[in-house]
Amino acid sequence: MDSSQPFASSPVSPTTRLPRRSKYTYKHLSTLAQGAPACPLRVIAHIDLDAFYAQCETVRLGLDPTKPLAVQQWQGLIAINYPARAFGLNRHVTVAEAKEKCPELICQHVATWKEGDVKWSYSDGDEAFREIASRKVSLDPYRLQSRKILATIKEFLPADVQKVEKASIDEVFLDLSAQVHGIMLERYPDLKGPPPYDDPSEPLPRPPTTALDWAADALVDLDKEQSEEDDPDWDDVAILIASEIVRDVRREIFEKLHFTCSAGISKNKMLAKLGSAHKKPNSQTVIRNRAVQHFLSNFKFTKIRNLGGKLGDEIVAAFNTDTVAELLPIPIEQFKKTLSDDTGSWLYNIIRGEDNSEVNPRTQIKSMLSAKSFRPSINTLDVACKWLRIFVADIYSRLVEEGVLENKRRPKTMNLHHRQGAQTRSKSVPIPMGRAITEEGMFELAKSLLAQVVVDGRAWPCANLSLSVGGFEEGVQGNKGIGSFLVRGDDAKALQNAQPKAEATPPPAKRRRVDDSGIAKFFGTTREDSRESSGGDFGVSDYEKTQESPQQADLRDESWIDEEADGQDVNHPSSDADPLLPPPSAQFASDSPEEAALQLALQDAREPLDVYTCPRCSAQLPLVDQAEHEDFHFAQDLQNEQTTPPRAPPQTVPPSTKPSAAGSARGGGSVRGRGRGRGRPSAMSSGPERGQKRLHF
Ligand code: DCP
Ligand code: CA
Repeated sequence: MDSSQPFASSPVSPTTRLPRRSKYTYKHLSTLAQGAPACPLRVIAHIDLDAFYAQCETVRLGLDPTKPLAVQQWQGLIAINYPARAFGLNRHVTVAEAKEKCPELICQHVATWKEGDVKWSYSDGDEAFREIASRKVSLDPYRLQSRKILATIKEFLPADVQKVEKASIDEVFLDLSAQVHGIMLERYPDLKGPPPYDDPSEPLPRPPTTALDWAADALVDLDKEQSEEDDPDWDDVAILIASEIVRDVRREIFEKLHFTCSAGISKNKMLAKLGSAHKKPNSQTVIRNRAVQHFLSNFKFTKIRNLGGKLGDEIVAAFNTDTVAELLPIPIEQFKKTLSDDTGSWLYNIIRGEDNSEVNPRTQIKSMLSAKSFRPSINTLDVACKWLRIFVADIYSRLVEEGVLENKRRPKTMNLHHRQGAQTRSKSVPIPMGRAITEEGMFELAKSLLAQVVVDGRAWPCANLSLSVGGFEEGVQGNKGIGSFLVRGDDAKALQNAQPKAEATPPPAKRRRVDDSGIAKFFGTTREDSRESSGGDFGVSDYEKTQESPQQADLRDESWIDEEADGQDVNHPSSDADPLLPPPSAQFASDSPEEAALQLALQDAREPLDVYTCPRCSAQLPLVDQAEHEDFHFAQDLQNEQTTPPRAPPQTVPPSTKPSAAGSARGGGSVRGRGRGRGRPSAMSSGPERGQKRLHF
């Protein structure tokens, strides 16, 4: 870092000047050292990688960064580099349109896992799209680069004073206050002295310089009543030092990893984030305290962090404006009345550029998710297990990177979400403590969860499956000491607990974590809430970005959000039900067993069915339901196998069992409603061996 400029050139030292008073006190200076959120000298930076996925591909392929490149996912574009943006390309154009607009565009498809593969790989975009049903997107290559960038930043900043928060796959916040404080004392040793009369509320002397060198920074214009002729105060000096640090960090990232990024530097996270998007690519924007009002008043408030979604819409509707400038004259009381006390005060402050939220260096991964939407839906346990295998491989490799093998952290639970039409079901199981987590062990647990879904019936066709692990714990000693004696008991308990749990649990929606501003109630958990137009500030939270059109989302296996963040999922609107299938509740028109039996009989009369007699339970059912019935037994066997002590044979009525004369709503209703497990070999032997064998792929 260049600590000589710009102050060394100043001919005046604080002691030789007539005493001039700063707006800031010795107390403020000492709170800067502690990085106190309320300190008026606080300095925060936000760094955001330019066209991140596109840069990852350019760097990986060793391409010339001035050539237009876009990252393709199926037939859409998810990242477009700046040379390609010059051709008017954005995320809304299709690959075909993009190539028309920019014939030399390099389109690189994201890496995918292919059904049955043990590792993701890159392939041609057309091939990937042709095989969309058997492939799933992998964001591993981008996560890897993200980790390297984060590590570079952490290595570069002094370990003892750094505060780095990973905000998403390509964004970080830095609280530079403590480091800036140290540099200020070095450059201005007079600041080290005790305050006059030992009174910390005494003002500091003014900085000994009248002009600051902002190098190549984009400097936001000052507020109307401020002038560049006014001498800088310590907040300007602090922010200038922070901007030097950020420039050095960006240079380091470029020199080491060849990535460019943009940054915003200001007094808080909200302003820093707006700043990093202000001038892209490869630039940094400084918003001095004296420029905040000017900077913000030009903004639509819907661009501000946390105001991009439902809350923003409500405010627009309530006050009939979307500009900060028009909200400013509104008294706080009116905000409180319209929006609740907490939200009203929060809004009042935020449009004035006040945001005390802290940079949180401990943003650890809370959960990991791997998901796939099936178009067309899948119909067999075989196929579902192949996907589970991929999900497990995907999650396991991330667990390894998270230090699970070294017992640094480990997840406590595994969850499986299953969607059929509009209905989503979730199952969860504790991950047995006391022994190391292995890929095989995870696969077994995942299968046990799937087995529960199958046992419940109506597992097929399945439109979406996702597997996640969560509840991470720090420093768990998996197989040490007394724990190892308890393995069996704990494992047994865990597996016992693997019995079906509450069905009513909705799928984990994209949870938005917000600061403690009492506005959480506005951040709903439905997909609906996260639909915003893309581009510009994503304004949702520090942790995830959730904008994408439903159409885009439907083409995604796993959302583009950094799905290591908490609670993410590929959620689907209920309208997403397979249009070719009736909703499950309508599959059999009648609720009454008698009516169901009657309908079955009528149908039987119209169209004689081949009957299958199960060699294991002697149930008779239509041949078309044989596969599902076998899956049911397989699932139950699996469950029994994994449950210690062994349990009595299951009492549950297998799905698709032909209803008795009295009829059963469940059995009777489901027979006709299914019949989609076709195309499977009919001469299968019974028992778990069959299923187990089929699981080898
Ligand atoms: N992303 C995605 N789908 C979206 C938005 C983003 O897959 N709808 C992915 C691709 C991006 C990455 O997330 O490269 C980071 O998102 P950004 O919004 O930061 O966009 P970029 O980094 O691509 O561009 P910018 O230079 O505007 O930050
Ligand atoms: Ca970015």
